[in-house]
Amino acid sequence: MLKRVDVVVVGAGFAGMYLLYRLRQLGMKAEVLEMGDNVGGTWYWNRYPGARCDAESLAYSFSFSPELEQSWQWSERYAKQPEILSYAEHVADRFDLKKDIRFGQKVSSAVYDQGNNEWLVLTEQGHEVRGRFCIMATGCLSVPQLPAIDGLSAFEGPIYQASLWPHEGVDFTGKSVGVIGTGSSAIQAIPVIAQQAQRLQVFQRTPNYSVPAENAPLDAAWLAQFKMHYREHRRFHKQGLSSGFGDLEIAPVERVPVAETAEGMSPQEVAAVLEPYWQRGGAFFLSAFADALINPASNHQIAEFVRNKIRSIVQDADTAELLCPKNFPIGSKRICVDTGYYETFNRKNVQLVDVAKDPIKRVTANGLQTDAGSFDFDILVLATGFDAMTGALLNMDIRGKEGMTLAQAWQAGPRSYLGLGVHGFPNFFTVTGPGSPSVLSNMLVSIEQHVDWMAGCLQHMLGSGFRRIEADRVAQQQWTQHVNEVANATLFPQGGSWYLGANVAGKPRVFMPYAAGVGPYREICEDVAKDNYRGFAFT
Ligand code: N01
Repeated sequence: MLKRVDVVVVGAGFAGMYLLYRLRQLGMKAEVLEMGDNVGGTWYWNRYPGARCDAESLAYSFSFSPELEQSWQWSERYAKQPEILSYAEHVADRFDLKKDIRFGQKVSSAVYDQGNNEWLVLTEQGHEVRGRFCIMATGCLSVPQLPAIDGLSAFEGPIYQASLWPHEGVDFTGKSVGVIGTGSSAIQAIPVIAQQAQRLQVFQRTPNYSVPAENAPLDAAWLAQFKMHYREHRRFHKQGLSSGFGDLEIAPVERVPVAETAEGMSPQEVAAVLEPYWQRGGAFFLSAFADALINPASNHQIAEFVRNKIRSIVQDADTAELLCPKNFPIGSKRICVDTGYYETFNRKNVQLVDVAKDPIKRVTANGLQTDAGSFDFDILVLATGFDAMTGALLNMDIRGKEGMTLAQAWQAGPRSYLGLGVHGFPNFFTVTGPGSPSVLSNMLVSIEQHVDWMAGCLQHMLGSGFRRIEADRVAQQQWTQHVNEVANATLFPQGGSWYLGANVAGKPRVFMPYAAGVGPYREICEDVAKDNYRGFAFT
């Protein structure tokens, strides 16, 4: 049966949940379509062992409700996946969100009906809903990427993909396990699997930089004091050049780099700056030097500090050298945050296999084969990443004006205005879309900022009697060019990472997130809104 609402939202992760909350405040009727059978998005799907957030729990949480932030108790500095999922469920219950979410609905198409100025959204399960607006809250890392390796179906044992992990968990006891991939997911999973499995073989094509999490339980007395300053912390997360990550100080302090540059410093001087960051743990490590992500010479010094850490932790010199990233600047791929990753390679039951030098030829019935040999295992774990940022959007048949598909509009890579709207697709928004800080930031900070901006825009439309909004073509062109220019002034494009689409064959190489920081980006969005939504056309 066809249903009609004001807004159709796709996805019930943190973005879709907050959107629903805000739309209700505006008095708009919304329906959220969600593929999974519960809320939580990425935290619903990514249940691999060791999965936890790499942003501080106290910052990776909603700020919109002071009552919520005061009442919810995070147990650890970096929360585990089950705890984050419980938090999502708690939010859904507390604000009674589930009654407007339809679970188990995978959207197959969203088509703009120009005559009626509304969107028709269809699911694979046969549900149809029409709405004046369609908002994509589909997440940036929600489409798993299978490796392009022959013979996956020939493997006779179970294959588990990190981002589609079975809800009942996997028992590795007494098993021989092979893991393909050494990104953030694998770096969290490997130490946990190694403790359980009889034998673990890690197939590494590209080593990654990882810093220790120094995760720890949060002390109740400390937490109570921190919460007295929660509002100030939230203000800090939203402003400045930072990415909106958290802080461990009770009262927030202005985060300024310790030094402008590491260029020209001796290794001892660099270590003197970086050692306290390493000891403190977390991705904040990269903010010790102001020019870490723009100056190759400075970046090289920071990378060398990390390589020396790896050499000092890993006992076998050849394994240590293999684990040292050498071909891309530190931070140009998302830095990993681990608990005991490098130490795991000192275990007798763990072996690192270099599949850059000796590539995987095929998966076989019992394991896999490289040019030089074969490796047997009982269980294969794939931690091979995602078709990031555009994957979920392009997997749906999205059609705007004159039947133009989003795939056609984005043939040469994603183009958007502010990562919020796309020319040719009226009344259509993307939360944390390409062209916004999104994956370079604390996602919760960016989600709230986008949703608040959209809510303000919809309120403006309701108040002014406008029924249609569309990103202007020229504004979009200029913004896309600006996003590229900002990226090209940094070392990010040298990472060859999923930020660029480089992990997906045939995907256009476009640096997708906006790299100027959440503070400047917020100011631009607010300025656009104040200036009558400059760059958007209303009808
Ligand atoms: O994926 P990745 P991920 N043969 O793309 C390898 C977020 N996240 O799921 O680099 C051999 O980083 C590939 O090798 P290479 C976070 O933003 C956050 O780990 O292409 N190897 C690489 O090693 C993160 O950045 C958290 O040479 C193959 C790996 O698979 C993002 O998600 C936790 C291969 C993929 O690494 C993605 O992380 C987890 C092949 N054919 C994830 N194909 C936290 O919050 C691929 N690989 C902590």
